[in-house]
Amino acid sequence: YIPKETAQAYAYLGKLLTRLKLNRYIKVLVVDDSKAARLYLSHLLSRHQFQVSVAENGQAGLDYLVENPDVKLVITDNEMPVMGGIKFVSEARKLYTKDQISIIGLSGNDAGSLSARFIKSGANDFLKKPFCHEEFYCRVVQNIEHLEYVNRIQMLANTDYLTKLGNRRYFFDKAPEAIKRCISQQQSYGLAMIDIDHFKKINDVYGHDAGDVVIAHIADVMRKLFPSAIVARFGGEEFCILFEDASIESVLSELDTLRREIEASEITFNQENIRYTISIGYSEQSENIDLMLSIADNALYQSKTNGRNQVTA
Ligand code: GH3
Ligand code: MG
Ligand code: MG
Ligand code: MG
Ligand code: MG
Repeated sequence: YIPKETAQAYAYLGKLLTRLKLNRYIKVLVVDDSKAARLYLSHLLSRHQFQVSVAENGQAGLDYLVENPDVKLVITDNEMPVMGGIKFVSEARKLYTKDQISIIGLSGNDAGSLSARFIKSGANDFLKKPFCHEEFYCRVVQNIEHLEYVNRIQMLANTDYLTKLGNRRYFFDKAPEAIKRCISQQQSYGLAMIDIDHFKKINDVYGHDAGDVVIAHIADVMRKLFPSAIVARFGGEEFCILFEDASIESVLSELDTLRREIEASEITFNQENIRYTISIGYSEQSENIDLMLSIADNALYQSKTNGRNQVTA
């Protein structure tokens, strides 16, 4: 079914990929029982730097996907021994959702409803063989572009614009997962809440833009000090950190390092030197994230009423 290569189609994809600034080093899995088809599809894709892997039936494709969760696009034939395309797609969809992998079904024998069956079982798209290169490349780009948009929207929805830290939504998404992980691996964990002291005064004295610079500053310090923890901007000038696999002594000492580093920092903004402090509340592990938050919040309140610029556990 190999169609004649057209220089136009090739140039078209190159232009599209460049314009969209798509990551070309994307992993693509080609599933087809015909060796000629696998070679041909691989050739079309690897000409554009896609990293192509192949599997000769649905079961082999599934095995590959289990081991390689970084595959972004799957192109699959329908009629194959061991496991056909429709079954493969529905099994693959139990492993990966449409925001993780795009799937294009491919077949020469479209008995009318095959494209519908592919899409109903979880494929994003369908191509009928023989296809022209231009259509093939258009669909590949379209599906990858869609995936990248979805991933970008997810990233934006979970990121705080000012600090580029995760936001509250990110925290409530990641923290319960982390807690489950710690419980199953019998590791200890803890949660800290951090609030800037007298932040209203910073805004009043130096202006709101200076306040923003201070918020960005503490975010940078936390990112540097806690690269493997889940750090989030929880609200205005309030932050939350979930520590995994952490003994209380070591976490409290790291939190005090944070407190001291902030106390010692001087931020220059509009020729003014700004200094500030933070108060911290800490909660040891408990199965319930809401309970940990309220314990940490009470401890934070203690830090505030005891004179601020301190850690309470
Ligand atoms: P305390 O020591 O008790 O925490 O005093 P505080 O002044 O920090 O108290 P409070 O938490 O009530 O004040 C928070 C202030 O933070 C109020 C709000 O105007 C300001 N704020 C919230 N988000 C932002 C932001 O993104 N940028 C700036 N510049 N200010 C913000
Ligand atoms: Mg086949
Ligand atoms: Mg076939
Ligand atoms: Mg405050
Ligand atoms: Mg506050």
